[in-house]
Amino acid sequence: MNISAKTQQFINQEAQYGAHNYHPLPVVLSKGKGAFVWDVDGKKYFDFLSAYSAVNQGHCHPKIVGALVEQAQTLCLTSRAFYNDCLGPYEEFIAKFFGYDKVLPMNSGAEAVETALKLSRRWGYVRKGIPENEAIIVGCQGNFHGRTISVVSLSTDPASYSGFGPFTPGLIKIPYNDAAALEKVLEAEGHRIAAFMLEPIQGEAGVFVPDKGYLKRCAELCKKHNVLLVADEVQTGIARTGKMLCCQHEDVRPDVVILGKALSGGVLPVSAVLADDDVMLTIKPGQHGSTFGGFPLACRVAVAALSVVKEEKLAERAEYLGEIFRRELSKIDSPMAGLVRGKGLLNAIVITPHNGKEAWDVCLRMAALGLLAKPTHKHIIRFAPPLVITEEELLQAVELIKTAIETV
Ligand code: IF1
Repeated sequence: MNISAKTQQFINQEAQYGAHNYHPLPVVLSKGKGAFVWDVDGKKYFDFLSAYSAVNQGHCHPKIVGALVEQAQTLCLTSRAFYNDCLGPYEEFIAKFFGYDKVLPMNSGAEAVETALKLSRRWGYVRKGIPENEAIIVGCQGNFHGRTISVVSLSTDPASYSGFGPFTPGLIKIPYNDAAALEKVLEAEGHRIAAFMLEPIQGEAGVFVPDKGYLKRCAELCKKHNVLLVADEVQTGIARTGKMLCCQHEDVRPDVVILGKALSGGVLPVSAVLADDDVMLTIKPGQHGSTFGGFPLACRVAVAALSVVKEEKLAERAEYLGEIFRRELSKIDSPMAGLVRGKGLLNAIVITPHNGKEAWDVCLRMAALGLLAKPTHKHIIRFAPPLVITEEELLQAVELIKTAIETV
């Protein structure tokens, strides 16, 4: 890949003054519109990462940016010490949008996950009657829920947790896509288990789609053992997989839903936890919160971002385009092109290393050709374009991916 002097300068600056907690592709972006981004040299790319599915509505969506700008000129932040005239309307909107009694607004995805864990423990004590400090939360191997201490305590990826102990107690990890494992732990420890948390598709694990019926079975088992089913829909939610929530593919209604990323269309960090009164009202004033959670800007942006998803039928688009994408991708005839999997527009291809070239090299080649995507777990490339991409653009993108894999 050719790296211009200008590009190199930005890369060097980050290397010198920024923490080294990332290893990005050598592309420096400066503009975005819809499904495309441009680098500092003016080169245009298909964005097939969408900021890890935060930009489902497309870059700089005019309706979302419009709401942001208008509110920014009026009132940005009040804290929750006072009421504001954006929070109530947003809370009613999102609660009705997803069909839950209440919402608890936060900012990042990891914060919303933390909120769900606290809510689950609290519910476990005051409603289920678990003895104090004995609550257990069950999670899945291979999960990704964020970067805080408690969240990495639940991780099974050494890159996420090693060297960050001591870890939060009260967490059990079971295999993903294994309802029998859930049943076993519920039979053994059910009286102390407050919640079972999972991603309906494991994103970071490599877009791992569980078997049909798994979510439904998990929901039944949780119900039987009076355990909350907590769905982390931070990446899979908001139309990404072809439904507003990924759990809807199996008609599962989790007790707690965690949202982030595309809840703002990638404009601001906005996250949320949804639950019914029986769960949500176990947290009382002063017991949880955040300076920015539910701030006026976020509220206006989130209403606009969710409205766009509905108005532009992005779930239906993702469903339709996803079928085409997986079909076309499966046709790639190369020793490097392996299994294609996913749902809606959250997809991945497994790359078999060949002649010393691996997924990272394919991504560099795709970038050179004008398409951005990133490997996850060395040999898997995730493809998640903004859901506003047109069918014609998607087919052009498939050609680029094909060429990259064939000529890497
Ligand atoms: C990074 C991955 C994706 C998430 C789920 C909660 C969070 C995430 C299901 C936390 C965040 C991230 C964070 C981002 C990379 C990205 C990612 F590759 F690491 F796993 F998308 F697949 N639940 N996902 O996927 O949300 O606190 O980040 O707002 O650079 O760490 P956050």
